[in-house]
Amino acid sequence: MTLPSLNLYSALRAAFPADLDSTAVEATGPHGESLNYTWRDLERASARIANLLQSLALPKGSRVAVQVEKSVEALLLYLATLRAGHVFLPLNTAYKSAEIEYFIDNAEPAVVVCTPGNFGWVSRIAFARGAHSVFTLGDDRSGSLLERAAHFGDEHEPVARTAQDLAAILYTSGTTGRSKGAMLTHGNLLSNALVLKDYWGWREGDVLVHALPIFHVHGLFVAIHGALINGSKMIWLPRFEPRAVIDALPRATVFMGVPTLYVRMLADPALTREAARHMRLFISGSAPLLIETFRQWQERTGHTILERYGMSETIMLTSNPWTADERHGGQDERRGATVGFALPGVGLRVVDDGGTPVAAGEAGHIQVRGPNVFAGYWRMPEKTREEFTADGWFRTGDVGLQDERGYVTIIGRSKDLIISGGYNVYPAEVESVLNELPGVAESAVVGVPHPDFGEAGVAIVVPRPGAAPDPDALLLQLKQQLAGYKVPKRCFLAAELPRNTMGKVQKNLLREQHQDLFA
Ligand code: MCA
Ligand code: AMP
Repeated sequence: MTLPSLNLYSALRAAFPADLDSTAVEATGPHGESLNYTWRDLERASARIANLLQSLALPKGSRVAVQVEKSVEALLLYLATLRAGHVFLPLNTAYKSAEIEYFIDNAEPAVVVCTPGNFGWVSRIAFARGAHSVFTLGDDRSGSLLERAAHFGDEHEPVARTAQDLAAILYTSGTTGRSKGAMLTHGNLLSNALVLKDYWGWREGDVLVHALPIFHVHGLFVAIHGALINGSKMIWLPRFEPRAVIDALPRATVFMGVPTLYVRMLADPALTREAARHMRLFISGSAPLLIETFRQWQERTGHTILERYGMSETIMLTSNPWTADERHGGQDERRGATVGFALPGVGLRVVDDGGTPVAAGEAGHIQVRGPNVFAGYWRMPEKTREEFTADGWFRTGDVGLQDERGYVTIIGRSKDLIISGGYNVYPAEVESVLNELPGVAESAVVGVPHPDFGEAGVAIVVPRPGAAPDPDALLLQLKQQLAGYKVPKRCFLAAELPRNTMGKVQKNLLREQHQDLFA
């Protein structure tokens, strides 16, 4: 594919429908109120914020770090950052001050936008690290960002950017416990958005129900770009509630969610064939979709969920087909428990430990390349080198196989990672905080099956000699330092951790021991 070398916003803007006064976003506000935004509103309001950002005269490549609640104005801020040619750095609202401190320290953003309530501590951290400005943005249009932007004009020409220029940095935790910033370019994001528009058959009249958070790849890029680059309306929900999504389905055609969202919707009797009748496509990703969920969804709604696979470093890599994939003999079957085919333009190979490709159907390490693959980790050239092979393939850290027909199945991970409700939890990070708590000698955190979150963390703690820490108190202490979703759901004390002859903790034994904990 030849990519236009331009600001991603320009490509999205070019897809807006001719009638700019039609609805672009139908939102529910924080108090349940209905809010309507036209395409013209998106264009003008993001222009004001872009003009504000540009008035700061920041150097090229400046980062705009954002930790705010989901709102349409937060979406406008993202679009404005693209327009101004800056680098968007979204941060999960669950992150606590120690986590935010690390990101700000590492990324050195020129601009930080936080909620009005967090201004005190966030601005202290940001200004200490040399930030130029700290703005606030509430989910009810409050805060200094919009107050300041209101003084600027509502026309703005997007700053020229090439496909290689950075558009966003997404932090993804490392196996050593320290997060790495994946640098994504305008070209990465645009190429992926264009491929998905075609591969998922986006068409006129499509309407997306947006119920995901907007600080990770799934909600921010896959969902938002998907709708905007097709000129499609979004039904914008401030948070996921099963009934609110089900109520929106009769007015929509596309829904995207992590598996937990599907599990929770299945638990609501209001999910029926009739409720889903108007829908065209249900897409799942970010974590493995259990085959039971896939089948229950088929039985209940008559729809076959399309599962796809991706990463922060690569955006989307593989997908089950929406319709016949001519590259694979015209196959159009969405196969449960698989993540489908490598997307057009994406190279995918499965290799053994020595890096040699394995035969079809054999398990190995998944490596990828393509225009969607990121530009490296922010200020970590060493890490970047480690994650690429000499011949330029990115090591995903996922273990899987590709059958003769081309379907990819993920069967595990070589990275020590728990995916809980679609959020990544790196045991190394949790263990390092846990090990510093009073009375703890060492610890191990493992993921075990969980009916709601897919996987949930369990901590096994070895007390210091003579100490007897209370497991629940340890979890409470963890909660003060780490985002809530990273905190293990249970904690057990043990006299020692099982180790192999090399001294490495045998996490597989711990997982086996606790695998029925949440059954
Ligand atoms: C919330 N809690 C969790 C999780 N979410 N615990 C474990 N795993 C979770 N995912 C905990 C909170 O800390 C809190 O604990 C309690 O549950 C209630 O919190 P609340 O915020 O009310 O939870 P919720 O609203 O029910 O949220 C569940 C959720 C949410 C809707 C499933 O986790 C979610 O939106 N997940 C989607 C994540 C996502 O977008 N992932 C995409 C990543 P306590 O009560 O103890 O304080 S992008 C990606 O992975 C790649 C690139 C890809 O392929 O897409
Ligand atoms: P993140 O670091 O948040 O970008 O998460 C990326 C990881 O999520 C991948 O490396 C996979 O391990 C996992 N992942 C994403 N989609 C799927 C899927 N459909 N099935 C299994 N794992 C997935």
